[in-house]
Amino acid sequence: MFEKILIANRGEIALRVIRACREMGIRCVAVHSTADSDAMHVRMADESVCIGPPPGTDSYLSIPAIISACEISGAQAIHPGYGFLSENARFVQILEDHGLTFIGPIAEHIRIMGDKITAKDTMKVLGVPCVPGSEGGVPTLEEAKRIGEKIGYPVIIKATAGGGGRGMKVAKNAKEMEQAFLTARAEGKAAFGNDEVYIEKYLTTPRHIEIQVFGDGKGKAVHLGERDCSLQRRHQKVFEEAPGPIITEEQRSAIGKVCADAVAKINYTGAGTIEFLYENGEFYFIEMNTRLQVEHPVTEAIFGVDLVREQIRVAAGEPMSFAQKDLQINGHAIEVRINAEKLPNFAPCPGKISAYHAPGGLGVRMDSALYNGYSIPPYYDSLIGKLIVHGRNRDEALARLSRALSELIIDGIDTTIPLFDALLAEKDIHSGEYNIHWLEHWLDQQSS
Ligand code: MV4
Repeated sequence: MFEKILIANRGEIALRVIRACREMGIRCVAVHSTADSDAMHVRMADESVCIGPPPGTDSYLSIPAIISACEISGAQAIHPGYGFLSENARFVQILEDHGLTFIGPIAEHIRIMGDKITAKDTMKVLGVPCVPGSEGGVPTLEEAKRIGEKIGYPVIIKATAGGGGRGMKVAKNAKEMEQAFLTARAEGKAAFGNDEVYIEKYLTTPRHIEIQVFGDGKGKAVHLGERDCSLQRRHQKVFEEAPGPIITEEQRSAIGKVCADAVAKINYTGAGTIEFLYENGEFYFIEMNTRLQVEHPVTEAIFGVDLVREQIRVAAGEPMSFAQKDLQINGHAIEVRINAEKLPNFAPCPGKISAYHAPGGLGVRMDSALYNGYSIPPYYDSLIGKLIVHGRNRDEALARLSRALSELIIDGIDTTIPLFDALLAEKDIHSGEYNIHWLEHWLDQQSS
């Protein structure tokens, strides 16, 4: 096992990794920008290294700075958290070439899944159900129109280098194809330096269901069920739950087995998430994320596993501590993302925390790097906390969420907390009847 791990991240996810390391008897090295000298992850680590000025590109995203910090501290492995360098194949390739261990998949798997056309081709060959559409890239408008006629409108044109909603355009009919195709290409070129696009049938009212998978890198893999992350605003998740409110045990084990078998076949290492759109009882693959996700705690809650501990174990060449038969769902979990943002426009709202009190009690987990008197710097993501509740069933989890929110105090800045009180008053949230468009429609109604 590793003796020392460097955590190439900040905020709540850095604390999450430090906590796993502590329990495993591994020392941890925090890295931080000059804006984060007083951050909780620096205080909680065994040692810390300053890696640069405030902007992420000059610190948490700087490959030379992170590798230097590794050399200086003598860390043997790097946990990337999520965001920043977590899905940077070039970074992982450099680590592989220099004998440092990346706690995550190999560079090749990150590369494959980072190109959405290659990801989809790979998944299709591995037997994962995909959205009907073009075979590979679509180089010309003529070809795009031919595919539109063949699969039928509406269609969606997606940049292969995109993902998370960037570089996507919908064409409702043949007339809209030219504009949508050219715009998607231009956006792909401008944002990613890659103008290759592909086309899919546009699903009008799906849910976003993602399957958590985990591989040992040696051909064994399991799934840990699904999360329903349909409640999003501008492609940012707001509320996530596991299990999905409308997924049956039969569907779960069937799609779970397909996903576990697929990643086992490629000797995938560590945590991964296979994203699907779910409509009329069918799953359609869209993307795979090769990192630990923000919302992993809801899966941890219902399965009673520590996913970060397992990531570290398999990165060190040890076996996973569970097999598929050991993984049973217990109850229901919900996460809400608390952002330093001012409603109703979700404008970033950094500043000084004048009072902080985290909720507690049975089935409550608060993952946050906040403390009394902390100043949230303006340079990074606005996520400042995740409240995760676990109950014996969905109704109990919802009641517990309401109770935990009533205990939570974050003063001095605006946060998204009032949004969750409002959501908990909605019958569709209680019945679980929502899709990927529900939240945006609801927010539009609230403001008019
Ligand atoms: C789609 C789609 C409908 N049909 N693909 C958005 C982000 C990226 N991960 C994929 N996205 C979508 N792909 C087809 N063929 C609708 C979306 C989509 C969406 C997906 C998940 C969660 C929220 C969303 C909001 C708008 C659009």
